[in-house]
Amino acid sequence: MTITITAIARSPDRGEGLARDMPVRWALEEAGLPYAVRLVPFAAMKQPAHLALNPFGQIPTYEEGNVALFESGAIVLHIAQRHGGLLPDDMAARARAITWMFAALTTVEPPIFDLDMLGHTDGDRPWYRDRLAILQDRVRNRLGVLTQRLGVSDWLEGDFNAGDLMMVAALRRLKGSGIEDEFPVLAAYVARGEARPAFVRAFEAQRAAFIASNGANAPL
Ligand code: GTB
Repeated sequence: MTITITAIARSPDRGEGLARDMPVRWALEEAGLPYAVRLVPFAAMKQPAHLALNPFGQIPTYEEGNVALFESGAIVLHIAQRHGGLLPDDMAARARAITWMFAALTTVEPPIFDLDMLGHTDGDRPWYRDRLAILQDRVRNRLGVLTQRLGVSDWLEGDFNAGDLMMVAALRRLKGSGIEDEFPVLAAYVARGEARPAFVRAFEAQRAAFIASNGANAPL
């Protein structure tokens, strides 16, 4: 059964692998599953054909036979549950790995997202600097806990699993914030994730898709 996912035709990250199709591509590569990608322009995301796949009009989506999914975390979990290599077999360890997926999406990424957005939306506001300091401290708090948790381990729970995949994807959004340099343990963790052959294949595929549809220097 062919797997088809969607990604943005003109991704604002310019092919840096920060859009939400990246964790899905990475999971598919880790699982060794071939997949097709349909690039969707922003306007088409709000049309009935795409809204039938994702009612919020967003990417990524996932289609395989009669399975149609949205939400990157749900898609990665679906892939991980059906194919080897992304979740431990042991029930308790599997539950812990899934817990880290949720931690990445609901505890670690939201403050990183808020910090990232602040500069884009409110950089000219009089309260910008005060708000920036608050959001940076929230992010540092989460990164401090993660640093302690990782300690000298390579991954969060034994072998690399879908929890690490979602966590590394979330932490990658710190690039350019300057904060990642304060947490060398996490910088090394992200680098380990990015060095995985499956990550490299996924990254190159999304980068190639961006260049094919925009050109390497296309204005956005
Ligand atoms: N919770 C959903 C999921 O995880 O799947 C969120 C999906 C989402 O935000 N999708 C974005 C989208 O479709 C694209 S990735 N937006 C269109 C819309 O909402 O109308 C968002 C994205 C782009 C660029 C960066 N970046 O440069 O860091 C990060 C995230």
